[in-house]
Amino acid sequence: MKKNISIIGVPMHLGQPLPGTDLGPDAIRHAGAVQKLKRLQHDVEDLGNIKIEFVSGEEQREENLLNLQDIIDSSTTLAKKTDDVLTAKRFPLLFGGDHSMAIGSLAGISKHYENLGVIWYDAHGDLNDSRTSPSGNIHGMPLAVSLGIGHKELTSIHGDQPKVKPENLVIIGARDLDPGEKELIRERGIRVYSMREVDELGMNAVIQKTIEYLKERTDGIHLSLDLDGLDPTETPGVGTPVYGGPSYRETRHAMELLHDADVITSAEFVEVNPLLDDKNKTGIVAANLISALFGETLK
Ligand code: B3U
Ligand code: MN
Ligand code: MN
Repeated sequence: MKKNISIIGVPMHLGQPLPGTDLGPDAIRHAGAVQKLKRLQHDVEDLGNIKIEFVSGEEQREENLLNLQDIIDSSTTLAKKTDDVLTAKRFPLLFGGDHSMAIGSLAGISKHYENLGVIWYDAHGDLNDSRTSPSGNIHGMPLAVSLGIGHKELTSIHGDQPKVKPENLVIIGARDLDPGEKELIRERGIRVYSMREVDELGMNAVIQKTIEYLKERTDGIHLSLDLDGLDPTETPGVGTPVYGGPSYRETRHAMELLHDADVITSAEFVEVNPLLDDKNKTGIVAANLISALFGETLK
């Protein structure tokens, strides 16, 4: 299926303290992502990078929330942008940027669905709030915020309602969950395929089960793929690497299955940090995963 794709670069860096994720969107472009999509005959427009305002120019920490005000502002901008892309009946494809950007992307995207499904491919749960977070970094909180948990000014971006229902969410690849996140997962009955389940079932079955589960209860599915979801031997350019993750091969296969099922209605590839990378390996993996998601075949 040919898609009308609108690419939005999100040079978000406010959600964690390390410099470099602001360069992530361009690293994915340099790896040829846009050309690959055009070669697959999709209608592709690149809207460039949104502006991330870092007003104070230095880290602000209040109530264990790093850069709260600037994140509220940039999330509001991004929510409008993703909302506009869907209103124009186009597919929002976001290049990041640290994962706090998902607060804005999900807020904008969820406006268009009654029951937005989310696949969160990540070593982490990103389900913390200021009380449970060990770091105060908001890139560890976007999923909680989207469920309506956390600082009111974050949960009310682009509308007061929760953006995602816990039963419409599937987390894949988790292997570094904080105690408060584990509790929330249990309390809300969130479906998680941790690395244990990936090892036991295999990636093919995990993705087939995910598709089956989300297809019957949602009217659209957003893929949020954190490059630290993969094993850091293959994606070293990430701020919080965790060993024991799925390989590029397994992740590429996941993208192929999602493409074949034609279920993904928006996507983001996040946490690419070229300053921590080795010859843009992580940007290249991102670009290859994106082309597999949009139908590139190996033969
Ligand atoms: N769970 C930890 C670490 C973390 C979350 N997301 C990333 N790292 N990328 C936290 O700080 O919330
Ligand atoms: Mn993440
Ligand atoms: Mn992560």
